[in-house]
Amino acid sequence: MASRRASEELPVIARFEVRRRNYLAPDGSANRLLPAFATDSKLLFALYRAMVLLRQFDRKAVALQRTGRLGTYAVSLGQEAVSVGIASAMQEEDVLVPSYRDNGALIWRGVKLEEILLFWGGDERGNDFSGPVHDFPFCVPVGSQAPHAAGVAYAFKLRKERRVAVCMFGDGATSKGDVYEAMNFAGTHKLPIVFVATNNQWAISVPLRLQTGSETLAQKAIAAGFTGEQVDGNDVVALRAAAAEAMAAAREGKGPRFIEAVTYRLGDHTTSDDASRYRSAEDVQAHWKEEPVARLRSYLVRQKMWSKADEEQLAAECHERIEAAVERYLATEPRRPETMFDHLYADLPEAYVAQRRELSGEHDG
Ligand SMILES: Cc1ncc(C[n+]2csc(CCOP(=O)(O)OP(=O)(O)O)c2C)c(N)n1
Ligand SMILES: [Mg+2]
Repeated sequence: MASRRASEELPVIARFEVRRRNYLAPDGSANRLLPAFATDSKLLFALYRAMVLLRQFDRKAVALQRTGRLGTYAVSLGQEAVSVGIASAMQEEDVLVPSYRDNGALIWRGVKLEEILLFWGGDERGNDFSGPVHDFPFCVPVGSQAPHAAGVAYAFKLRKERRVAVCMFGDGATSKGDVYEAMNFAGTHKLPIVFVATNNQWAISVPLRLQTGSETLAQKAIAAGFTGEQVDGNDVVALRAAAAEAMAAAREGKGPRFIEAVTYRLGDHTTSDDASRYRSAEDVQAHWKEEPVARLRSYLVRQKMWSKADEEQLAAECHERIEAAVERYLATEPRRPETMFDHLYADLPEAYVAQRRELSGEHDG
């Protein structure tokens, strides 16, 4: 009895909350007053075009892979709004630190389509972006980009530069020590960084419920000392608004923010995966009703801003742009195999010198 009374009397010393942001409903109607930028029709068209381009580009990349002309590829199907919405809120001088599935953000930032194809075709020159030269390359190890991003933000702070590091990763990556460590460091030092977790419900075949016991991913930021917000990841307007707010706060020295973008991976994990082996067609079908591209299109059509002719013209433009990039990709002279040893060491260890020589076709005798 006595112990029960004692516990009843324990004071609450902290309470936390997590907010969720959404503007556009799945049918394209507005749930509440849209942010001011949504009155800029040119911007809405740009967001829509970028999402459509990404979807078409993905389709072409998979076709290239299936016909032996690309190594592997990770589609963004169903989660196009995350990449595009987040990148659209960045300033040119900011630094994007992406995962392997953030093509849409890189394309928005100015990375060429043929560079993306080169990378996935196994040619590292694709990772040497001609556009946003300070952005980081694709990161295939899950979550290892998060400490890099914290380092970038730390440098901005030390140099007193008003720039923001934007670190993108998946729901699976939030289980990695790298991500916790980066968040902890960023919170401790109030760094100008925005963490974006694309919660697409899956880490290859591992569903979210086996990934975490946490009700939201957003609340993981609270333990690191900053705000986490959940955003409808199929609503590009909400993503841009959340990202713009977070980046403005970071730029003003208010420290990090965390955005959990809740969406769904409608495609396979990569071209090496067959998702039908671990999830039902009905589950996937249900999520098609919420997908982001149709959602923004419905909004634009409702506003009488977009017609069937506009749609056809856009599809043709994207097709032309993609085909031209594919031609340039296929016409790129492949690198010689021995170049895989380049840039690994300042001085190549003896064991590799012989291997390099063997690959280059030079023999000892
Ligand atoms: C350190 C590390 N461990 C394992 C893998 C294999 N792997 C590649 S993607 C992936 C799942 C990642 O899921 P998530 O973070 O949700 O990103 P998504 O693929 O859904 O975009 C795993 C385990 C890897 N690439 N790196
Ligand atoms: Mg995932």
